[in-house]
Amino acid sequence: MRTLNRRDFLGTTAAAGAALTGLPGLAQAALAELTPGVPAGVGTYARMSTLPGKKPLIQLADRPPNYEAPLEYFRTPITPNDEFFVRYHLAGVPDANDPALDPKTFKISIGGDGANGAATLTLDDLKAMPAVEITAVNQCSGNRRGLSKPHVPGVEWGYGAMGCAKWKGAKLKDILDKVGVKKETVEVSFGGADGPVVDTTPDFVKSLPIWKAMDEHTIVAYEMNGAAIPHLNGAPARLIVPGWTGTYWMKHVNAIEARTKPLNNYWMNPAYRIPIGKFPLAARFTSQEYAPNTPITEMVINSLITSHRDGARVKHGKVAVSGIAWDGGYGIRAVQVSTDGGKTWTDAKLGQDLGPYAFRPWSLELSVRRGKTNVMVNALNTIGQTQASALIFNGAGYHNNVMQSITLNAA
Ligand SMILES: Nc1nc2c(c(=O)[nH]1)N[C@H]1C(S)=C(S)[C@@H](COP(=O)(O)O)O[C@H]1N2
Ligand SMILES: [Mo]
Repeated sequence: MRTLNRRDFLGTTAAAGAALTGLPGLAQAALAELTPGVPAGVGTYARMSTLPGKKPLIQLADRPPNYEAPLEYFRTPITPNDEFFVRYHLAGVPDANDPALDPKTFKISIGGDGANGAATLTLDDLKAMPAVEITAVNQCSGNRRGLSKPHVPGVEWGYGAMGCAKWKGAKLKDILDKVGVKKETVEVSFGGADGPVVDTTPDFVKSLPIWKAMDEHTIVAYEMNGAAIPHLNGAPARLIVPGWTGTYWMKHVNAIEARTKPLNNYWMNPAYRIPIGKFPLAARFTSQEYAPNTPITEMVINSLITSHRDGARVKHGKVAVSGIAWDGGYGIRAVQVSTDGGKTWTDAKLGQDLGPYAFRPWSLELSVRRGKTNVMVNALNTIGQTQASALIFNGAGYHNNVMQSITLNAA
C-alpha cells in the first residue's frame, strides 16, 4: 500500500516517452529486438528505452512500467542489475528518492491475525539478522505470453520477462519468528510501497502458503548481485521466492501478515490462476485451490537459445550454439538439441552450476551444412520433467515452455 508522496514516478518517464516518439530509431531498434511470433501490433508501440540506471530495455508499456530484456542480455547466467527486466501492475510507483523507499526510514510491518504479536523492522534490523545468499531466477508468469496462439490479452512479453540474480537477505522464517506464528496460520501475505493511481484499482497484495513462507530459501532481500536492489526492481527490500513465478516476489515489501484465512483479493483470484490438471504441479497452494483453477506457483521447466536469433546467418561448418535452461528449483539434469525436427537429440554440455534455482548455461557445437538448419532445444530436470512440445493453451498465456525452434541460414 502506498501512503507517502503519491506523486507519479511516471511524470518523468512519460515526458521521456513523449520525447522518444520523435525518435523512430528507438522504435526501429525495438523491432529488431522483438521475439519472433509476438503480435504484429507490438511493433507499433514497443521501443528501446533507457530507464535511470538501466541499459536499454524493450519498453512494452510505460504506465505501469513494463520493460523486457533483449535476447543478448541472457548470454550470461547472471543478469546484471542494469539489464534486469521491470514489471509493475500499478502506475503509482514511488520515485527513487521518495521517503517511502528511503533506506534510513523504510519500515516493514509484521503482524496479521495469525501472528502472536506485531513488530516493525527497519532495513538495519533486517541487515542485522543472519544473512543468506541465493541465486535465483525471477520470471514473470506471463513471460512469452506474446507467443500464445491464439494471442491473449495482457502484456505481450517475448522471451525477456525474466532474469537471474544472486540475492542476499534475511530468511522470511526468521522474520516471522520475531512475532511468532500461530499453528492456525494458512498463508502469509505481502504488500509493497507502490499502489494504484486510481482508487478503484485493487492494491497489489499477494500471499504464499505457510509452507513456502517458512521454506529456508524464501528471503526478504536487500542486495541484488552484491549491490543495493535497483529502484525499479524493488528497492530497498523485496521478497525472493526461489522456484516460483515473479508474481510472488513482492517489491518494496513493507507489510507482512500471517493469516488464518486465505487471502481473497483480485490478485489471488481471478488473477494469476492456471487450470487444474493442465500443467505438472508439484508445489501446491491448497488453501487457494478452488476448482477449476489454482494459483500459478512454481515455474515450469524451460530453455532458451541465446547465441543466435531465429533466421541468423552463419558460416557453414562448426557452429557453437548456446543458451540457458531453468526450472522450478529441482535442477536441470540435461539439455538436448535436435537438428532434425525432434527425431534425434544430442546432449549439450552443461555449464557452471549456480544452484538449482539459477539459469544453467549449456552449449553444443553443431556441424551445419549450407542452407537452412532447424535447431530445437529441450531441457530435462532431476524429477523427469521436460518442456512442452505443443502449447498448453490457457487464457492468461502463462507457463509457455514450448521447446524453442530456430532456423540458421548457413552460407
Ligand atoms: N510491489 C510490487 N511487487 C511486484 C509487482 C508489482 O507490481 N508491485 N509485480 C510482480 C511481478 S508480476 C513480477 S513478474 C515481478 C517482476 O520483478 P522485477 O520488476 O524486479 O523484474 O515483481 C513482482 N513484484
Ligand atoms: Mo509477473
